[in-house]
Amino acid sequence: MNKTLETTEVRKLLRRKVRICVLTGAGVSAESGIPTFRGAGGLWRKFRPQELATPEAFARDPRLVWEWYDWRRGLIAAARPNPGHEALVRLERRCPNFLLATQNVDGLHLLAGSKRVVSIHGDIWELHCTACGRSREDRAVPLPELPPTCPDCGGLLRPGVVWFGESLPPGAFAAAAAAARGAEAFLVVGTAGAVEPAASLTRLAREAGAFVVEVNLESSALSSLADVSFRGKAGEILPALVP
Ligand code: BJW
Ligand code: ZN
Repeated sequence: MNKTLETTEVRKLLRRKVRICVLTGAGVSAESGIPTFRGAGGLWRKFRPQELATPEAFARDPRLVWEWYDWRRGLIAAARPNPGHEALVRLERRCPNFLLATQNVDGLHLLAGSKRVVSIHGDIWELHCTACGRSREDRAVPLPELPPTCPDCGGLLRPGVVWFGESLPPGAFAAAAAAARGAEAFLVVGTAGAVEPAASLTRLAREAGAFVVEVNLESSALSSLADVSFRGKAGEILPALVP
């Protein structure tokens, strides 16, 4: 099918469907200036995941891990939602049964105005105390001391994100999986599909009969599951699909 026709067909389909689930990854925030993990210019080109995004790395060197998160918090604080985030807000407003599952920890979907969002890999603005277990939002950039400590008990604070080997926030994956299974249309945007269990949401949706639309600069591990793949920037393709 030619691209203009495909765009028109998917635009119509997204208007007709009442149950839509969206999975986003780092690619949706790339045009806001936030680096992705994998691929050219990705964070993992410069830093090894096992040195930064695991509980073992944090236990070994909390200051190093915190320096990385503090730097990323600075980039995110300066970033604004882009036309891709905004298109997903429009999609939610006209869809009675909608869920946006994001792997991103940057909060840009919420800042854009999306409401029905589950952040399956947590939130970079949330700090958890490793000693007393309390959590609080803290948007200070840069943090005044690294590593930060808990104002209640003096314990070591950690970022409220999900590292490799850790469980997803309670209920978050279950909510996303239920929406994926119930979806008539499933949109997968800007993710390499390399991390589980997030990637399996696309498979769940597909197996339950959803029409799967992928938006990505390149082909991904999830492309073979898509009914249609749009190659290009989320900030350009999503506004064309959801004008
Ligand atoms: C654009 C674009 C533009 C660019 N427009 N597109 C089954 C099999 C094998 C392993 C496992 C398994 N199940 C679980 C595991 C282990 C592990 C895992 O998945 N390992 C894999 C590496 C194989 N998973 C876990 O450990 C998870 N926990 C878990 O399963 O708990 C149960 C359990 C407990 C104990 C033991 C075992 C299991 C947790 C995973 C947590 C992932 N955490 C991170 C860091 C979060 C915090 C932080 O931000 O620092 O999450 S890793 C990193 O990857 C981050 C991301 O959310 C995640 C996904 O990345 P994403 O979004 O796909 O980004 P990229 O960069 O990879 O891709 C960007 C894409 O965008 C590319 O495709 C570009 O082309 C595209 N793009 N610009 C459109 N403008
Ligand atoms: Zn504490």
